[in-house]
Amino acid sequence: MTDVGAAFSRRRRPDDSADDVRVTYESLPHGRTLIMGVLNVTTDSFSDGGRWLRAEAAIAHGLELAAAGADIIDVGGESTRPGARRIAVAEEQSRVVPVIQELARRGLAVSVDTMNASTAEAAIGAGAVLVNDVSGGLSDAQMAETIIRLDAPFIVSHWRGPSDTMNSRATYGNVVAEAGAELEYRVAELVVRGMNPDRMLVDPGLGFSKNSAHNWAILGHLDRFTRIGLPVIVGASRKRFLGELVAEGAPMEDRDFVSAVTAALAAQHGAWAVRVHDVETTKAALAVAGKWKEGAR
Ligand code: PMM
Repeated sequence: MTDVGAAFSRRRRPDDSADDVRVTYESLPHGRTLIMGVLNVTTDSFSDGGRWLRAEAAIAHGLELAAAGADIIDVGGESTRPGARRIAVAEEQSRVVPVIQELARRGLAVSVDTMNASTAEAAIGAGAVLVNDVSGGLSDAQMAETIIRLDAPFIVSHWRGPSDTMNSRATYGNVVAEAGAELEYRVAELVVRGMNPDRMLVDPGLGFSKNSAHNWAILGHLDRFTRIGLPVIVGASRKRFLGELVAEGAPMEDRDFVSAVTAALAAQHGAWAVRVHDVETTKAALAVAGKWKEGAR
């Protein structure tokens, strides 16, 4: 059996067939920071664009992420990098649904990274356990209603506008206070509309209408976001502000070490999960954070 195959059999009872495995948001591990592995099924995502476009290759990469220790596989079909153009919803769904279906069938916890309500619904139907909307439901007017109707777990990110204009919206007097208040307000708005707070998570949206200084201020004050009282996701991996800490023009993979250190520090400051590309290095970094916490008891 391959390493990947062995990793999956460990997740099942011996007499289970793959189709009997049911993971849910609530069945995810507790007591440690989780790893959300990034699986971009896109042609132009800034860090790994194009490599996993074919479903088969994407599924294989998802299995590798899980074998390396990812607790959740975050499948996205549309790039959100600065300046990215939107793609048709049908195209997005043709990229992500077969991949989600297969990974979920194999017993993996899958989230869908989408700003489209119909893609979120198709993904939940295909077995995804979590909807990750970088716009916090602001991009598609149908998203909130869809999530409420499906009672789907939902990541609400801080967002000020679409990728083609987000850099011009990166203006703050105090980014921590303003992004924190805007995110808290968005959560309250969704709860008032009927969203289940037990199935909501928040994300400060690093890089979304935020420059490097904004991102560092948010990381340095992560308690403003944990204070909202919902699980916090931190997505720093390979982002430009971390690229500034490695050699100019270095390949994306050279950002993985600083990404892992950032993940460990985010864990230390209460992150529920970190969204990363390099799961193996992150897992080692989180093990240090875990041992440190144990030592502090
Ligand atoms: N960043 C990206 C995409 N999806 N989702 C969440 N919850 N948080 C993030 O910070 C986030 C995200 C952009 O990065 P990518 O192109 O490497 O996926």
